[in-house]
Amino acid sequence: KTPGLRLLDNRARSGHPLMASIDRRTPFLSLGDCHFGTTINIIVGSHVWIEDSAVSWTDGRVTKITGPEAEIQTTNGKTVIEKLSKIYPKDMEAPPGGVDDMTKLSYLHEPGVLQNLSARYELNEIYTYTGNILIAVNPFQRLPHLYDIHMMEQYKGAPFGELSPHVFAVADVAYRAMINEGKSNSILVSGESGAGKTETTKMLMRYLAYMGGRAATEGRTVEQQVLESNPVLEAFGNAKTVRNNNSSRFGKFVEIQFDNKGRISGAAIRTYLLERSRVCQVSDPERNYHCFYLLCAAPPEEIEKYKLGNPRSFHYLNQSNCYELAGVSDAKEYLATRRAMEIVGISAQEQDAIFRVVAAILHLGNINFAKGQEIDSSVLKDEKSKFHLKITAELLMCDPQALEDALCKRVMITPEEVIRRPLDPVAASGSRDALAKTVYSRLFDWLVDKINSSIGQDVKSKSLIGVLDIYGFESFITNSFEQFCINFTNEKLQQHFNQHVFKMEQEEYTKEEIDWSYIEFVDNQDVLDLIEKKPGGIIALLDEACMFPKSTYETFSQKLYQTFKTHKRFVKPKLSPTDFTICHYAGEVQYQSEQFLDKNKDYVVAEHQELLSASKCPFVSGLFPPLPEETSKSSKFSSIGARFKLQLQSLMEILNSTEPHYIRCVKPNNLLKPAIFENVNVMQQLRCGGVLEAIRISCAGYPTRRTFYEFLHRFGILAPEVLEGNYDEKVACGKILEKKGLKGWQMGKTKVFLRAGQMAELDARRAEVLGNAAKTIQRQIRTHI
Ligand code: AD9
Ligand code: MG
Repeated sequence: KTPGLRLLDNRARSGHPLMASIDRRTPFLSLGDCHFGTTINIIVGSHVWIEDSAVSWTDGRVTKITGPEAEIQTTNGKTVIEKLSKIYPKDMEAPPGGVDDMTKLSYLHEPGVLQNLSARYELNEIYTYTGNILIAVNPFQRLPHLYDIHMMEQYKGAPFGELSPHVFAVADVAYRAMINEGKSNSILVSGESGAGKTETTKMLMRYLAYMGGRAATEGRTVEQQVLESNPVLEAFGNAKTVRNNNSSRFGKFVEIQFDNKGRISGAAIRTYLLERSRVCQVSDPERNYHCFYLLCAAPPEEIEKYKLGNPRSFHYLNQSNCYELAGVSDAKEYLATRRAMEIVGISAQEQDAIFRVVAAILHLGNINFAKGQEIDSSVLKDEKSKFHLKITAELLMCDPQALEDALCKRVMITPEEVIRRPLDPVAASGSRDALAKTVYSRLFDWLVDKINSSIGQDVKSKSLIGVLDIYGFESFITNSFEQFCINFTNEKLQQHFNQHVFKMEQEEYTKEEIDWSYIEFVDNQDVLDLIEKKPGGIIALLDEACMFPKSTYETFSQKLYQTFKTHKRFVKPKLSPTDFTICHYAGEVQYQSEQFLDKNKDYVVAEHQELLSASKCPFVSGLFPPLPEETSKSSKFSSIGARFKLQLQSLMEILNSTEPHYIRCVKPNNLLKPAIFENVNVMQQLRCGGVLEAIRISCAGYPTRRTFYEFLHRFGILAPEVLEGNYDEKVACGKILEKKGLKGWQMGKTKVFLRAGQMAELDARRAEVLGNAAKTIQRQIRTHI
């Protein structure tokens, strides 16, 4: 058996709950012929890796071989019997500090990859390449020198792979490619919650702003505004969760536009699916959105103005016992947010209105209801509720009685008359929470729109660099509509990744008629069809259920069971009458359908709309522009799922028109502490992110290719004699490669195909010839200090 095939077997065997299902599906790859690694015969005395569920892999020495099994003495002191087919050779020559590109490992297998990352992490080398993919392991500690201006200077224009792996190198490649080829690029950052996506995205943006910035000018520059959009969006869209103290509760795609001189000329920020439920529901020990706490820590005159106080006194905050974040001063953050708001172009007046709305939401949450005299009606519970209602109305600049009515009553329009029907206390609280969520999400959308219009779009720009920071795959004990949408996103991105890494390679090889052992992979199109196919996919069925008044989550689930009875990616779990399971590329996820219908419905209660569009504060009424006549009467259902699907479609269209670069963030432990590297945990993330597949493809194939012309243009200098007189480009390329003693490359119809690392080798020779050797050495010395 080849190592490649063994790798697949391992995956199927893995003990991780998410992976238990992996063997149900057809493996992505079946590499018949592996180009990487050398199969070493295991003999007595061999150093090997064997599986160990606690730490993923343990190393040891073979002490005895009996038939198909071997006895191994592990370094952690155990004696284990293991099948030979499950034993992997350990590279004893591997440098102790690891290698900076996985494709340089002599034995490429799971334990080798894991060991490499772990060895590097120990030395604070948090970045490692896998061909062109950057793996970033969260250091959970500030590494200031890693990101200073001096570092940016070094990466500026340095050939990819010459310096230690870094986010700046990826940003630089994208920037250079854009300048040189005039093509748009995108950088896709993925990983689980707390893995470091947002921090990575910020570094990328900083580098791009540095490269595409103008020399010091007065006032705000576009790049400054682009950078300062981050703290503003984080204040309103991030919160502490159990997984991350600064967890982004929305997805983000930032499109940075450049003019023909490579300077930043505009930007567009798109956000996806802000988590609304958090505004009125927080579980311990998490927090609500940062902005609420920042405002409660504002200077006294502002506290006075907004009638605020201790965050513990607000229902929307005190459902959890967590108020402070270690190492973060909310008071300072408040001022910093105000400053950032100013830089992105939010006027002082607008800022006042924004925080007035934030304060109003807190007061709104403190309005409670009790049973009224009429049956099923409600009244304000006590004096405290009356007080908060009054303040809420003041802050929102609306009529207090109208606010009370909007919370406690519903207007029913029948063909004969218009009736005001009372709501019971539970329904009134529901109405209050719905109002809070609507106002907050409108406020967030307003901020995004404002930032966009203030930075400005460069419609003439032909080249852009897009940076995507979006939630990774999620599988919890309970999974609802949010996880469904998140995992749908990840399926989409995984397909993009597949298409890029796998299909593009294959197609290119076919087109160029080069000899290459074909890889096979099963696309995840079937999962995508299951979710988004129209008609008949889960989203379409959900929308149908939402439009049909008698539907419940039970009837919805039944419909799913019927429709997808034989779908191989869909399972009806045995023990639940309404759950459903989707076999995602990263594993099975069991979804609870209870809230799917409610969460998919996006409508603003007509009374709320009416109330706030009549606000005397233009900012507040502006958040609720009047609806066209038609829709206002029938409070028409609009589907969040369907809209999200469209958003994703348009995101994919943009991504497909760009040259992608991938960064996979890895969270080394769940304690969010430095220097702890949990093998099992990391391995699981490498699988989910497609890193292992990509490694194997990257090594098996020819990661670098250049047209004959490009190749000669660049490397002709290595053998000027072949370019004398009349020459055939293809033949000339071959001669250069032969002269330099490179092996394993292939000649296509129009391009030269190089094996991993060969481009770097040629570049190094070229640099020597160009007399750049001194500069290279200087650079190397600098990175090694
Ligand atoms: V979530 O899906 O939005 O919940 P992210 O975005 O993947 O998540 P984030 O970037 O917020 O994670 O990183 C989490 C924390 O890890 C940060 O708040 C930092 O404390 C820490 N971190 C991440 N990357 C770095 C880094 N390069 N250097 C130092 C880092 N600390
Ligand atoms: Mg984030």
